[in-house]
Amino acid sequence: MPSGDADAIEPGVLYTVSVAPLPPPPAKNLIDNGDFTAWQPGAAAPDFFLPPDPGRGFSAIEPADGKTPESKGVKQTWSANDSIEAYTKVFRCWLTDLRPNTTYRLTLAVNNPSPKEIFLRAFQYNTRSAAEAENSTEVPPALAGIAIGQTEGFEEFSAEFKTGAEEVFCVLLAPKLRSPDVSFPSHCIWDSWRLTEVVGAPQPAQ
Ligand SMILES: [Ca+2]
Repeated sequence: MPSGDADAIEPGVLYTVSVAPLPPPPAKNLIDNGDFTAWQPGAAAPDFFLPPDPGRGFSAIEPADGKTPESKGVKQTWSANDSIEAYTKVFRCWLTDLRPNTTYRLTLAVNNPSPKEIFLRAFQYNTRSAAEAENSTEVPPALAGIAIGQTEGFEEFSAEFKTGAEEVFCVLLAPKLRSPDVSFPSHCIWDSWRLTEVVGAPQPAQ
């Protein structure tokens, strides 16, 4: 029987089949609208995000250019130090589809032009919904924190955290000021909040 294509390959000739690995596709951002491109006209916050409580007077947000005009951003302007503010009243988002016992990497792209420290924390609330967590008076221990000092233009800051074993939970991401000696008004521009699963992270013993 003739063996088709195999006959076309000559013995003793080296054929190069593959020359370079393809770059991996960028991992999906698990934060909906984490690049802040979707902000409906007249809305108080970008899609899937919640604004600072306007009645409290600590900070306000508005649409802005991100790293580029196409990469939309969020300009957050503080008029007072919100370090005493509740995490459920600052600029924030809730993640309700994360998996338990899983390691994630959170990366923030931000321009923080003046000498102040912003501290973004991640909290795991063991509630069925974000609304239920927002009504909770208890603040759980932080899963992770990212300190953002003064930057030269847009810079990235990241941290990894691991979710707990509970099957039902929500994770809150919320930044506040941490420096006591900030002059006001003071602002930053968020270009993106990005969350990806860390593949190959150590797993708990079974
Ligand atoms: Ca952006």
